[in-house]
Amino acid sequence: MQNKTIILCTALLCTLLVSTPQAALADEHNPLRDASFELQLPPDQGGWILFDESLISSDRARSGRQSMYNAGLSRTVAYPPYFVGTVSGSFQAFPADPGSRWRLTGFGLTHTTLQGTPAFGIVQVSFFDTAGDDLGTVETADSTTAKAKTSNEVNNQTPVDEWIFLDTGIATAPAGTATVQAFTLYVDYSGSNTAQGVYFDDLSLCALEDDDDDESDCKEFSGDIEQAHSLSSSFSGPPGSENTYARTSVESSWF
Ligand SMILES: [Ca+2]
Repeated sequence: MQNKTIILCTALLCTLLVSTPQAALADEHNPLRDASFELQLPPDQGGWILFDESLISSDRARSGRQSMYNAGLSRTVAYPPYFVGTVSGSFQAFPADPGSRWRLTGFGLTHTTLQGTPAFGIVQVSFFDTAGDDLGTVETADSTTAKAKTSNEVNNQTPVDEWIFLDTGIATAPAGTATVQAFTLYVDYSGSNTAQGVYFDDLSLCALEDDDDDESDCKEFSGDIEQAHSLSSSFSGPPGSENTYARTSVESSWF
């Protein structure tokens, strides 16, 4: 009986030791709400804003039971440019100052070999002004292909059913910045006539100190979480508007 009690106490202690630091880390360092997609919070409670073919799925999960699935079908058509593309995804927005530096990481997975190019999943960070215009990032200011700071891709080279670490690196807010926006995205302009997509889980958005580099830990989020959540929910206006809004950071990058 005594042995059983000791084992039980040890197990409880282990649970406390393992779970407490993680819970604290999620709250203090990562402003993203429901970063593992387990809560399914609506946008007006700070949850993810979804656009196009996106849903919280229980088909795959890196942690917990659910993940974000962004999908689409790019068709070939008889008129130029001979294909119809798709961009699906999810995002959250937070207050950010000009010059502030951010980094978005997470994990992506494809359950089938993605067909054609371009057909890929990424996470990305971009900055917007008070009018909702996409300012891009300081790092990508001279780029002709990407306005946002994008991560490595889950694409047709990625092994199937394997969670791949995705990392935008550091993105700096340009002059005029009012918000930082963190996205999961699936982009498909392949014309492959295949319904396909990418799962995302365990995202983390870090605000960095001035002298931090890529190897640094996240600092505590200093913004106003309540304001951030009301910012996110303010984009849930007319049906489809968040779609158009979110795409502004994508279309200039890829099309
Ligand atoms: Ca999860």
